[in-house]
Amino acid sequence: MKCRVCRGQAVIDIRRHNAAFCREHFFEHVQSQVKRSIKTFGMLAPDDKILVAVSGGKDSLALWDILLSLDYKADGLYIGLGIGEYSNFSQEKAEVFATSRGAHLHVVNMKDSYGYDIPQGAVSARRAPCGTCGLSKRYVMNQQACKAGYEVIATGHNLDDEVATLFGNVLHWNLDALSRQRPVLPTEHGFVKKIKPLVRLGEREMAAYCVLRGIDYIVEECPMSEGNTGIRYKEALNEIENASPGTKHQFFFGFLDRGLDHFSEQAGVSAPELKSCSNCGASTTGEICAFCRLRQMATDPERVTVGSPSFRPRRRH
Ligand code: Q46
Ligand code: ZN
Ligand code: ZN
Repeated sequence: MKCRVCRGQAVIDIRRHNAAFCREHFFEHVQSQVKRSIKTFGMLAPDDKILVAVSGGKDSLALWDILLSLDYKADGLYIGLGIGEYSNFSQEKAEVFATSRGAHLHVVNMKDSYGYDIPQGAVSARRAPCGTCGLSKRYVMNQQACKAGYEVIATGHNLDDEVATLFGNVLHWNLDALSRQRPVLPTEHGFVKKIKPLVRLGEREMAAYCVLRGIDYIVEECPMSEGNTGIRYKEALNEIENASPGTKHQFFFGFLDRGLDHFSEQAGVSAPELKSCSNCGASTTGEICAFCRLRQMATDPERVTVGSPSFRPRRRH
């Protein structure tokens, strides 16, 4: 297996590109894919202050590393979810990485700052852990970014993540989610701009990037991910990709080119009016936003505000 660029010994092959790369040219490949996403989707201006959502996993640490190596001003945010040893280990990985790069990492502990952790929130709200977790993380990320003056939030969603989400949204014809499944969500209604610079890179490439760059990340799956449908979709999609390399890329980028506008137009016509949450001021379709309602259920179930038309937020992915 020879590197496509220099014909030296390759360390990785990427079947959907029909190419293999040596260590040096693999790094170049990864950087060029990220630069291409940033340019194509207008993700970043050179001086943007970026907050990278860091979980301690391969994708978010790789993303932080790539943005720093491209000379962006990128700090990290680690959210302590309170998921036992898993959270302790993942926080450690994020902290070790930050120290090794001389980068700044904000740490917010859900229990200390918001009065509940994810296992407790999921039980109190009678919601799936990942739903509770996703809602909490989105809110906290946005709140922290606003508070500290960051212009952009960057998350480590890779091509595999996006394809699995798209697949699930299509299976359930979740039109609202389809209308918002884009690599950039602009600043609007009090939400900070959100970007996904890894959309052109797969899970396997991100793992290889971390190993080759000496980035120590948490390999174990979150113990609360059991039953997560996204994992089943990924398994099914991997089988299809193995048989026909490039299918995932075609599915996702084909959707962005040919499907997204259709769903966005539809959603624009039927979008509900947004108000301010009576508790925290965040944009919401009900009286009280989904996060505040979750927090009330988790910390003070006796006083849960009733009458919110919908517990499901009109969320940004
Ligand atoms: S951390 Fe949270 Fe993931 Fe664990 S509870 Fe689910 S969403 S699986 S990225
Ligand atoms: Zn090479
Ligand atoms: Zn609120």
